[in-house]
Amino acid sequence: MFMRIDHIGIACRDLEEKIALFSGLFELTVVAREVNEEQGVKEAMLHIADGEGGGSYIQLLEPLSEDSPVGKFLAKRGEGVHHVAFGVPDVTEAMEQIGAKGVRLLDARPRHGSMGSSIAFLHPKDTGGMLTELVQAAKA
Ligand code: V0V
Ligand code: CO
Repeated sequence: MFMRIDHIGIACRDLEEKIALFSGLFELTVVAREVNEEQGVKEAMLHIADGEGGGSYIQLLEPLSEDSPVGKFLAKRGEGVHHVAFGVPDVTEAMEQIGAKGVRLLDARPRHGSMGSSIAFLHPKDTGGMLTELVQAAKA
């Protein structure tokens, strides 16, 4: 079902500061930036490698408000790993397959994600405490 790790999402208070940190430490380059109002984030994708069906990235996330998912996470847990996103060939199919196993889907339908992808989230309480995102990359 999973083709690769698409990205690891990192919650930060200051996006520009963390871009400077990650690009300095690990020599990663920002390949996309976006404000996603629906998800309540300002985000940047730092490219790591290319894989089957898409690349893999670090996604840095700054909340647009305190009551957004990342805003609440920062208040509760502080900066750090927020979610792990897996690349899937077909996000709707993956949602059906995983949903049929009793995992709560946080999205009734796929949403718009970074770089034209289609995404959906799974409840962290049903996946061992790890907020999991499914990503179908945009067609190349
Ligand atoms: C909350 N919890 C987490 C968590 N956030 N556990 C692991 N990882 C996280 N990131 C835990 C929390 O500690 C609670 O456990 C429990 O889940 C319920 O949390 P809550 O604080 O009561 O509820 P909320 O209102 O904070 O909701 C949590 C969920 C929410 C996960 C339901 O954040 C959500 O719907 N997330 C999906 C959307 C999202 O995260 N978007 C931002 C990334 P205890 O303390 O009761 O034990 S956008 C993105 O990645 C994009 C655009 C992209 O990739 O392209
Ligand atoms: Co993400």
